[in-house]
Amino acid sequence: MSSIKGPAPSPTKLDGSSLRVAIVHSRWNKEVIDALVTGTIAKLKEHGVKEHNIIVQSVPGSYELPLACSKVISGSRVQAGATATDLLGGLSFGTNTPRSSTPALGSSSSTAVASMPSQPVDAVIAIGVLIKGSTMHFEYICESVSHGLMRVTIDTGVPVIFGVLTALTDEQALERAGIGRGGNKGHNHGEDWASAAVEMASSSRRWT
Ligand code: DLZ
Repeated sequence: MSSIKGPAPSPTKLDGSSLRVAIVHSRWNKEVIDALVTGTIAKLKEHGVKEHNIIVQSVPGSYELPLACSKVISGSRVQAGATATDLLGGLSFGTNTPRSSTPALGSSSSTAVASMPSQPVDAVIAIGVLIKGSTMHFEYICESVSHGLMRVTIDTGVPVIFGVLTALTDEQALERAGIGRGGNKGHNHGEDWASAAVEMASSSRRWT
């Protein structure tokens, strides 16, 4: 039986050709993160977002996502041409390196993914993968991150898309990244997050 779940299409045609979108992703659970980031970027491009207007940053884990999103937004508003380290107040993301020349996603190097926006970003997509373990860690991080990201989006007025998987099992996470192994590959939720970012960024421009 087919499922009734999932987003209905946007009522308006999504056009990202004039938008600048930042992706901030964690590096925990790399295989799933890589698939989600790849799916997100592919869909952003499908919606017309230009490659040079897609900024990618990484943080160690999901708990770090709210601060990094906040810094990316405030940094992009005040500054053109500063180094990422300047803008992030000591959080080491590397410098203004073009994304195409950076090492593979998910590298633990502090210069792994580096481009900082030099113009305001229209939306940020926060991507993390939390998988439940045997302690309460999962619950605390899920709650802090979801509240933290909501706070950033409300405080800044910039759409912050909640691209954080909160999975009870490895398989749930893999299926939501479109790389499931048990005969069901699932669906890459990064594609939905990209569409949500383009829709919210376009809508926000109309609403203000
Ligand atoms: C510590 C931790 C654990 C146990 N699990 C995850 C996880 O499943 N996904 C994730 O993104 N991060 C995890 N972390 C790391 C925390 O998010 C954070 O990076 C550290 O607690 C340091 O603040």
